Amino acid sequence: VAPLDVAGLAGRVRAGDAKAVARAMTVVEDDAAAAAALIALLHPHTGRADVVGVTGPPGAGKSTLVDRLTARVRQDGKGVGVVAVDPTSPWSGGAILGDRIRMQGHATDAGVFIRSMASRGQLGGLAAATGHVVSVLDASGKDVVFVETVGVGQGEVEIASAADVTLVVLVPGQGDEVQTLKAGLLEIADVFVVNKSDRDGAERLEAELQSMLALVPSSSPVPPIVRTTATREEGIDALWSAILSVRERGVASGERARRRRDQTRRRIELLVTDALRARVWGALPAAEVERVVEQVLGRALDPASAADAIVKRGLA
Ligand SMILES: Nc1nc2c(ncn2[C@@H]2O[C@H](COP(=O)(O)OP(=O)(O)OP(=O)(O)O)[C@@H](O)[C@H]2O)c(=O)[nH]1
Ligand SMILES: [Mg+2]
Repeated sequence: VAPLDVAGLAGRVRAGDAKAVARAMTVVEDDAAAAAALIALLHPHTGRADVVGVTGPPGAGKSTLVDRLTARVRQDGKGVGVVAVDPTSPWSGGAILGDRIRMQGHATDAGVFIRSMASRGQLGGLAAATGHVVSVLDASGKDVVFVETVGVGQGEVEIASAADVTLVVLVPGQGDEVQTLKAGLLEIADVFVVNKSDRDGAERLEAELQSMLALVPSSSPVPPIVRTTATREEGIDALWSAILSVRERGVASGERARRRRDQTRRRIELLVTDALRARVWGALPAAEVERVVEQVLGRALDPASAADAIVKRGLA
């Protein structure tokens, strides 16, 4: 295999070459050292794209909405990137992910780039890789980047909320809306989407959301609620308008800049954590881990001292 020409690849990514973008994404997912070199070259050319996070319960219609929003953004002639993060699936790029993305309508549009990512281990690693993938799309000149992830846990929610505008998608008639919101989704929503409004209960869900939002003591603006029926393309214009007005408000108030600062700090933290983890565990052969486990089991060593010794050795 020829050595990777990182500078050449970065140049082609910046020129918007779709093949180079795909290659760059494989690099940032698979090869930490090459990823660092590539991102170093691309980073000065990022920060232009608007990143829109989309999260919510499984099957809420997130991918269908992203598909319709993509069509809407394309009407304005803007380029779109889509990253579908699937932390639950150990398979990358397979039929399941393909099905989850539902973006086939844009497959032949050069102005749209779609990437699915699955976790192969640590969620932390996935979050860091998602940040890189967004940077690649940003540097390639995409104007809007959608990041979809199922809002089932803290890590997933965090990935979707590392955005300029975060959509929380809910559907009527699930009975667990309030539960879902308790799982951290209330705090991160800039816009609530009540999708599947063709079903019974959309009005009630909206009313419930409104009364819930009224209870939240907050200095920040109350998130708008937009009703959609993604499959019938209803409410998509209103949703895009809501996204744009939240964006404008964020730019004007300084919220966008503040958030980007927080996200940058978080991104660095994630990379530090990943680097330390790789270094510490990389220094320790699996057989030796088992030996330490035996020692702790046999009470010759305690767990904290074992961890301390492993860390010291990894950093030596
Ligand atoms: N009735 C109705 N069905 C919808 C609507 N939006 C999406 N669906 C359907 O709901 C199902 C799930 O849609 P997806 O877009 O894959 O949902 P998702 O939230 O991306 O799903 P995961 O990524 O698997 O969590 C599909 O069968 C869609 O056709 C809607 O507005 N009304
Ligand atoms: Mg989906």
